[in-house]
Amino acid sequence: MKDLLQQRAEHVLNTNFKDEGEFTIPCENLYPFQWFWDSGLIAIGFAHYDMQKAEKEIKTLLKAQWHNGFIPHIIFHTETDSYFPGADFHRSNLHPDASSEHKSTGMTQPPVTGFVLKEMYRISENKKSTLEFIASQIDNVFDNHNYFYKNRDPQNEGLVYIYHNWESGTDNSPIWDDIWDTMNPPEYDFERRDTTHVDPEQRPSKREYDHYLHIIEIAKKHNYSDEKIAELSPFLVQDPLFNAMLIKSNESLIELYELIGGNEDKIEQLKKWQEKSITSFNDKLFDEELGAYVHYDLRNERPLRYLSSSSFSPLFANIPDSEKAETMVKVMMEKFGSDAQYLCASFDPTSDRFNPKKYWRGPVWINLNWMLYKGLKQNGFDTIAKRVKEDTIEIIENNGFFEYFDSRKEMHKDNNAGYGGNNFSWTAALLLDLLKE
Ligand code: 2M8
Repeated sequence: MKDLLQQRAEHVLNTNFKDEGEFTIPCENLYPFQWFWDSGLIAIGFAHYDMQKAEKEIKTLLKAQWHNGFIPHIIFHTETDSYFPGADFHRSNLHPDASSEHKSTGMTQPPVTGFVLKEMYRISENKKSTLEFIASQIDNVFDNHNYFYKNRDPQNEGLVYIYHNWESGTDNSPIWDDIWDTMNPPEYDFERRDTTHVDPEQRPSKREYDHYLHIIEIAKKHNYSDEKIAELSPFLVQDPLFNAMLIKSNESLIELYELIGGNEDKIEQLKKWQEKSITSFNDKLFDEELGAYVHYDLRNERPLRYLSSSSFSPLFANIPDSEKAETMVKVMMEKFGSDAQYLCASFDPTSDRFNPKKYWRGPVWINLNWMLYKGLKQNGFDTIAKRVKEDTIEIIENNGFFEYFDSRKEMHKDNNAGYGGNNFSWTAALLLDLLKE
């Protein structure tokens, strides 16, 4: 008999899978299309009970890849006006390499696909067939990494930039406040849709959206040219979470190519990227005083010295040595791990900018918890890993399959501390993975 929680998680995923397009929405109404990193994480959940759907999810995503290897952050498979800004705002067709078949945005998201393929292989009960599937897709993922290193690393450091907060995945993190301080966008006139589905208290402000739209307007003015964006975008950041995803995916691609056989040139290239990236990551993004990794603002040439759950994500990609790992985990437990808090708040609970109810400004997110759990385990922090896992299962079991959760334990008394969208796909998918461990 399947455990009830597992059944509920599968139900969320099955309901959000859209047969007509062969992809899964993050959740009904609020996010009605296919999102890049959501899709990858969703495939990990499907892999546990329906490998065909997991494969479809990845295949559909990669079909929308651009000719230059770029993978867009949203693919607008269907027409609906429940989301803003939609396809008509983003106008991906401005870029000469964009897919002519699929409307999308002109920005990307954390490159999870490499390690997702590896996870699918780990989970698979029919390794031969899964490896065949991986062999049919893996070059597209390699091309995506090639796109990043070729176009997103102007100083040739092995660290790629993001040009929009929506590329980070951590959309309104307080870290971006420092960048908004350097900008003064127009007051745009537009109709938000997210706040018709979710309490505005739990979403970014109108003024924040002005900034988000302004960066896209600049990129569109230059037809999403990478060179022009690097030169002109007011937002140009080396993000530790984004780069950790790329590095983890590099590692997985190497392992998968070795399993497949041949491809020596690609393996060699991946190893070169990997070495350079890890060295620069440690040299440039580790903040000795804070004891963890921070973001770097490439536009204004300054580190953004704040702790967030992204600061600890490099554990998952085996980036820190054991000394750094020890320091990071100590800091994480001191700042984020008090008895009053669930692990792991998305932003430093001791900061004035912390807001445990608002989106990426403090709540617990299941995708980051999943990565932290894996990272802690890989690095031998078994007891803390266990706490992250137990906290994650407990908050979902008590509140439901929400998008994010209050990090303060006192707010969970009435099992009413889940926020944002409900029946959220990656919450269900990654819970399934944790339950099957
Ligand atoms: C959130 O972002 C979208 C824009 O991409 C939005 O707020 O409209 C973020 O949490 C992002 O990381 C996530 O991929 C997306 C869909 O779940 O929602």
